[in-house]
Amino acid sequence: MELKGKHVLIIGSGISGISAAKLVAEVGAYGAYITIFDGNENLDPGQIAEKLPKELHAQIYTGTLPTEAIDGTDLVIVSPGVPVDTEFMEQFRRRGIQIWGEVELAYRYAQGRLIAITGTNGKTTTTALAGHIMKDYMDEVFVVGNIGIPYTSIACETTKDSVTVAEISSFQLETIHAFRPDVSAVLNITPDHLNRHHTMENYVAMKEAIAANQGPDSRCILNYEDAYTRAFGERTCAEPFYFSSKRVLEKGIYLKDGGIYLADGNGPKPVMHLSETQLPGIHNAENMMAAIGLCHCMGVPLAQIGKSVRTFKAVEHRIEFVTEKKGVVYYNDSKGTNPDAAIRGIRAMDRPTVLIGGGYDKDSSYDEWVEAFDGKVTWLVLLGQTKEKIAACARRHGFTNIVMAETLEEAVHICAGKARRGDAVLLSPACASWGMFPNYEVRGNLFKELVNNLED
Ligand code: UMA
Repeated sequence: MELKGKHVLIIGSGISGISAAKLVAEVGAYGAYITIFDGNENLDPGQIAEKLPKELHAQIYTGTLPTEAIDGTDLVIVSPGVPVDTEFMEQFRRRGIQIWGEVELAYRYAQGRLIAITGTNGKTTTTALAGHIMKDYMDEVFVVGNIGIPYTSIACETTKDSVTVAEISSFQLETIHAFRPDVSAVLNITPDHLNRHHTMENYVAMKEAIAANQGPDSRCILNYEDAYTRAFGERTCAEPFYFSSKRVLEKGIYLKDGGIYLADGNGPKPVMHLSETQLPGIHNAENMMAAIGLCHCMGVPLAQIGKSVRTFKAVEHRIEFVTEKKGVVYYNDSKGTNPDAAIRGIRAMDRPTVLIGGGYDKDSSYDEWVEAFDGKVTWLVLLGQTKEKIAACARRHGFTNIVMAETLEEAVHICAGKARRGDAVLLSPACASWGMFPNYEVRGNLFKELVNNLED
């Protein structure tokens, strides 16, 4: 679509909205009429304007959007956090106005090849690792998306020779149309974001949308041990290429006796041994296999892939070792924003653990998470909107060592008091940070700061 002269309405003024506005201005040769709307009435349009180049001349509204700003709109760009099944969004559909997600906008104006990764858990690690492997292999590599860097922010820098590695969330997949990765991955699917997608069916459909425009000439990397992704492999239009942490695959990538092997036509080839890597846990073995599969499909030689995986270090906020204080080790898993991710956090602990949980309510069920405490969690310190709900769930499961905290600072001090020498303290909340923090990074950084300030 030629954006010059078009009226483009951008919804959301977070990092995606601001970046989308800049891209629209650039590809529209500063001839597009840009309106930015943010539903948060407490935001000051003047402060939003300060984040934009002056020559953009955007019209900015917060709180409510006047009808006259809707009339004449040619295209709506939505930020990932904006649900699209609302009456507010319906008014655009009724008027026949196209709605693109920020990712779709970036895709339309980006060049080069694209690797796209989704899944409930492991996306960030897999994206960062695939990006690391690709960067070791070639020059022009961009790592973007839900990982925290809007895809639109680099779309104009991409060239026909570049590779973009994108972490894509189910929110972002709701509003794609032409988006077509050269190779994609769906790592796993477990219940998450059900307050946004309403049903598991909708959520699964969103995840599967990543491969919707792929054909049999391109691959989708899938987890053979996940019932949803294995079933998806049987009906996807892309060519499925599986990985498995539990069995030898005739074709695909698998784990056997701690070694990762890749079989793609002419017998299995060893890639590396887990003991050579710096990422603990089976979930990370799965992330590594997915990244290896993606980069193999991009033509990176296996020996080169193995070399890069060996030098990769864990992602910040994902079961990240912080420090040791008075014989207690502290781990930051602020990225454990849903029960399944948080279960992985607990599983990665090899000692009695004082756990900090709770946060924004995404309508999750906490039963499986509490079951995963499995005698390892000694105390549960709860925060945020979900604390009563989680406490009730824990008590139903017979877990009563619960302490409530008002702030993360209070929670850290409670943990320091409860943990004994040789224990771990783990921030792995099973909930999003929203309500108390703008995002999980801010929550994780504050946790690290508080922990580092504890007495030695
Ligand atoms: N807003 C509205 N109307 C709404 C909802 C939000 O106007 O109905 C406004 C808010 O007032 C706010 C702005 O939209 O000012 C925020 O937009 P956003 O929520 O889309 O957030 P961004 O800052 O643009 O960040 C988004 C992703 N956020 C979400 O999906 C919620 C970031 O993922 C992503 O890193 C970034 O784009 C770059 O691509 C974060 C996330 O939590 C990390 N993702 C979820 C997850 O990983 O579980 C999906």
